[in-house]
Order: sequence, then C-alpha cells, then structure tokens
Amino acid sequence: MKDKQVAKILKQESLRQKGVINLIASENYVSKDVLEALGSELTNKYAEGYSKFRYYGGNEFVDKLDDLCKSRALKLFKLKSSEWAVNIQALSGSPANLAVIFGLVPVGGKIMGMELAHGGHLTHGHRVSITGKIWKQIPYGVDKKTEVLDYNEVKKIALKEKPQIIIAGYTAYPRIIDWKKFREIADVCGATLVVDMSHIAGLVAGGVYPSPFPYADVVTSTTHKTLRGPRSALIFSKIDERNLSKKIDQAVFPGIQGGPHMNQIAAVAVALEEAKNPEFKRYVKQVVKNTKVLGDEMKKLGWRIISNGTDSHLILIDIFGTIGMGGKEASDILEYNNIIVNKNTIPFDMRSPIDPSGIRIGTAAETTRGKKEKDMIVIAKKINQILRNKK
Ligand code: DSN
Repeated sequence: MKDKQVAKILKQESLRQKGVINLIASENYVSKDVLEALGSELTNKYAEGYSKFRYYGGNEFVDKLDDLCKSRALKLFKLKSSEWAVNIQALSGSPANLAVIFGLVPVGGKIMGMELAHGGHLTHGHRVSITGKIWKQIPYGVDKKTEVLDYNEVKKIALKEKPQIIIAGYTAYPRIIDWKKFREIADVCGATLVVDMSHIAGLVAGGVYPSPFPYADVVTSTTHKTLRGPRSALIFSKIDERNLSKKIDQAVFPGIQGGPHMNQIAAVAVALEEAKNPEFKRYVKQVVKNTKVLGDEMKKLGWRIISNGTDSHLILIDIFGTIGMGGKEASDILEYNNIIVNKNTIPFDMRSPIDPSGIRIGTAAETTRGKKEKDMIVIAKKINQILRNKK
C-alpha cells in the first residue's frame, strides 16, 4: 500500500488483534477468503435494485453473485426457496432491523422488544434508536429472580398491548430461547414474530442452538458474530399471502438504502459456504463448550454469573455485585492487561450503560484461534486475578 499512514494503522490493528485475548461476544476472526472477497473489485460496482431489476447497467456478474449468496443462505439454514425468501442487502444488523420494522409496522405502531438492560438491542425499539422514535416500544424483560425469560409475563404484556410485531433474540442473553413459546404468544395477540438471531446465527447453523425458523415469520441476522463472516446482514421472511418479503425488500431499497455493497455480499457468500463445512460444526460445538467451562470456572472463583450460567457463546458477569467495581473500570483494567471485553448492563441494573454493573464475555473469537477448555480455565483465572488485585 502506498499510503504509509493508513498502512501503519492497518499494521498496528493487525498486531493488536493478534496480541490480545479477544472476548468481545460479537466479534470474530474471518478467513483469508472472506478478506479477499471484501477487498475485491466488486467494491467499484453500483447495483441499486435487485437481481434482474437494477437501475444501472453492467450487472451480469453481480446478479450471479446475488443469486448464489441467496441460495447459500437458504441452504445453510435448511430452508426451501418455496417457503422462505432472503434479503442480502442490508448493510448491517441495525439497518436490517430498521428495514423489517419500516416494512411491516405503520408509523406509530407498537413493537414489542426486550429492554436494553435485560439484553435487548437498541433497534428493538429503545428510545434512543430511530426504532423507538418512530414506533412505540412495548418493553419486556427477564424475571428478577431467575434472570431468564418468564414467558407467562411476556404473554400477559403482549395480550394487553397487542403489538404489531414481537421481537425475540438478543445481544446479551446467555440462555436458550423457547421459540415455540414466542410463536404461541405472537399467535394469541395477532403479532408477527421477528427473531433477531444475530448473536447465535453460527450456533444455529452448526446445530448447537435451536433453530427459530420453524416458528418465526421473519428472521434477521448479522453475519459477523458467531457466523464468522464479514460485517453484513441477512433478512429471511416466510413466503405467504402477507407478502412479507416484498415489503421488506422495498424497505431495504429504496426505503432506507441505496446501492448494496457487492464486495460485502461476495464475502457473505464465502462465509456461508464455510459455515456448511464439518469443521464449522466442530467449531461452534467447541464455542459452547468453552463458554460453559469459562462460566463454571468464574463461578468457582466466586463471581456472580447472570442467570447462573450459559447455553450459548456468551456469559454476563455481575462485577459490581461481586466486588463492588463498575463494569467500565473492569473493562479498562482488563484491556490494560490485553484482555478485551465489553462493559454491559445486567438485568435491573441500577447503574448507567456508560458505567454499568457487568461485563459481557464471549468465546467465539478465541475459539476460532484454537482455544479449548483448558485455555478457558487459564483465562478465567487471569480475569479473576487481574480484577481482584486491580492490577
Ligand atoms: N454491537 C453488537 C453487539 O455487540 O452485540 C450489537 O449491535
């Protein structure tokens, strides 16, 4: 690269990534093939519209790519093209969720989503997000004692409020979600069930977390977390008389976006193919094993783990409740020691999101780098030692 300044920063970031223990639950390390697709000439191409219906010329190959990526997405999650459609153009998770709500809920309508502090995402209707400004969020949360979903309570709220859509699937919920219960709740109140499987998509693809597809009407997902692809998003929708896919496609383009990032779509296609390999299945299995060991070890060392455990790729630790330290300080001290986590609210947090009570820890990235159960025990001990000694 001729640009020395940018080249230097790229090198520094590459070294940083190699030199730390990365426990950010939403990050991962992509393959060289994914990087190659991202850096391809496809970034030069404008292709506003959809395959065969574009607003620019020169689409012979991008149309092929579009079709390939879609068929790979459906195949990975074992979906029939006669039953499910998929939009592959949303630039990332937030625009994907925005497009779904924009396409399906009239302005001012009600969207039921989990509270941010309990593990929900900003785009599930939080007041600081556009999704909370244009639509009305009907919040739900976890049970105060168990810190897991109380489906009866969710049902009560849904029946009272009658939201147009219910969003299930979160950014900081370590447990298995009962999709069937959500289907029943959506049915009794006449809502569309939207599942945001961004965090768990890789686990679903690899068969170590229940699939939401038998129950959901719409499934959104980022592609860069456990799925281990580039930063992008997929929106799946059921094909039936409601015309969900047409409404969602129109919301993505021309509703909120212009041209798709075709280099990103190529990289998604590569990652989807990689995720079909037996190696990927072994990888996600190891992710879940590693997280369980890490959580158990932290518990043994006296840390309070939200919901007392995990079934997925992440755990939430109540730092303030365990040693009286804020999540920000914990995250800063760990970073000083080359362990990267993110501060995170915990359910019913009395502190602010800027300095909450907890930290969120995920093992997807370190498992990609080959870490196993024994390494998790070492990492738990290191975290314990660093935080307790404020090193
Ligand atoms: N930033 C993502 C996460 O960390 O979960 C969600 O947008």
